[in-house]
Amino acid sequence: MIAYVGVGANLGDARANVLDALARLAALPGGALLHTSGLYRTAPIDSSGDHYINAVACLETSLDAHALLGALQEIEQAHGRERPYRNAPRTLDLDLLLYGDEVIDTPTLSVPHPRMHERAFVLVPLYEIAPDAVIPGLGLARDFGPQVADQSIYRID
Ligand code: PH2
Ligand code: MG
Ligand code: MG
Repeated sequence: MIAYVGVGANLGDARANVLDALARLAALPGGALLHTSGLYRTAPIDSSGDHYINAVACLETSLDAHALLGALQEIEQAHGRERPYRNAPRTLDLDLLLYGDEVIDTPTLSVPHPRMHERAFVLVPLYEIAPDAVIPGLGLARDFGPQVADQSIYRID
């Protein structure tokens, strides 16, 4: 299965945390890291604190979606992720954005990520590595670009 994972951080050394997360994604069992976007500096959306560093990764994985979610949460925990309140600043956030073309709606997991089409910090790195990415139920990711054009995002490397 091909899965896309959003990576974000805005606490501590955010750039180092994102790079470490990409390395840990590459090391997940039963799969491979196929593509990673560049790193982007983005303004917080519905969140407080410093700017974020964001990226998107494309994985080939044999894990089912819930097992992959568990693996992502373990990587977050390795970075000491705390959840004092919703959208609090975070050392590392890994979001399962897309899992093939599946639509998953369970109490613990919603795929596609319900707000991904409203967020430049997801869309811009996603269509950097997957220009034809489709959000199931919504259509081409790149078609949502104009609606997020007011959100501040700069590629840093
Ligand atoms: N993540 C959020 C909320 N707001 N803003 C930016 N720029 N980047 C993020 O990764 C982000 C956010 C919730 O996970
Ligand atoms: Mg998130
Ligand atoms: Mg998250």
